[in-house]
Amino acid sequence: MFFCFMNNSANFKSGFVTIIGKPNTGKSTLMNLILGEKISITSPKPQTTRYAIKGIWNTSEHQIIFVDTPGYLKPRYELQEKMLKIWHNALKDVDLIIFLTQIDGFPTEYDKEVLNQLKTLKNPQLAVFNKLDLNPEVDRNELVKYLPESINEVFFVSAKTGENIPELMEAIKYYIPFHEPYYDNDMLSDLPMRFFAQEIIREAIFHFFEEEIPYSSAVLIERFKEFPDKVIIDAVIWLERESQKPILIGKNGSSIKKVREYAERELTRFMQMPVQVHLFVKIKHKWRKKQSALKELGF
Ligand SMILES: Nc1nc2c(ncn2[C@@H]2O[C@H](COP(=O)(O)OP(=O)(O)OP(=O)(O)O)[C@@H](O)[C@H]2O)c(=O)[nH]1
Ligand SMILES: [Mg+2]
Repeated sequence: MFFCFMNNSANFKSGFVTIIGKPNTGKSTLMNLILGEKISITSPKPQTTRYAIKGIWNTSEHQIIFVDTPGYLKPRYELQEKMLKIWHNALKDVDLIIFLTQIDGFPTEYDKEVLNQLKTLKNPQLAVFNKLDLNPEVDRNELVKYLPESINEVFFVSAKTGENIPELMEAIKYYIPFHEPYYDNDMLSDLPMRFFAQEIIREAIFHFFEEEIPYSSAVLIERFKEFPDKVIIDAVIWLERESQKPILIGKNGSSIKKVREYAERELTRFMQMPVQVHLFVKIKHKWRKKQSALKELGF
């Protein structure tokens, strides 16, 4: 009987780690830092991430699949309801949950609500206080007392400087079970290149525009054509209102040009090949509230 465990995979660890927490605490930044590649877009604005995004960390002894999630929200409109569903699905059957919060302002009502939900779950859980670089002298004992007993270990880190990330990684490896790898060991994500193209364009919009434009924008890749020496991408940016169009395009197209150049630069780096991006702007009235539009966008 025991022979079946005596193969090469006997010492191999593999499993799923879901990162949850309030918008803007640094979940995507942390995952990207661990993976050493920008898999999940980030921005200084809350609610940047809209999908559960997997990033795969491979070594000769581990394959750890990180799942970055949208900040958990109370559904105010249809899109947020979809985000909530993604969050709940992401917690099912995971090997480890990372509750990520930032030191500043902890515990918010939001943190308390998430911690209350974590109490009811059996999965191993780590609490990670991020942005230590902004509060290096914080009284850690004061913060830790708000954590429920379901939390196995606590870390204070900076996803910006990398402080205490090696210690966090050791704990993550510890809680991952012995298991064969779930994916090929050269995979960094299970998402296709066109998804990254869409996300990088969204990141550019978060980067260059204020207020409602980033939240009213959705990006759809209409053509993704790979040639031996380049890639050509046609993408449509959906906006919710006609009045948003001139803002996104800018005077003589100057604003949308910045978005295009940002996307081309990032994608060229990521794909290690010249990438040309063509952007088109369309209006889809109130797409965030429409089931059919959300479906088309893959929610
Ligand atoms: N100073 C500092 N800033 C950080 C740190 N980690 C993340 N940030 C910044 O915090 C902002 C939010 O980071 P994200 O990674 O996009 O946050 P998120 O939790 O994924 O946010 P949502 O996707 O909206 O839920 C960005 O401007 C990051 O650069 C950190 O350790 N220190
Ligand atoms: Mg994010």
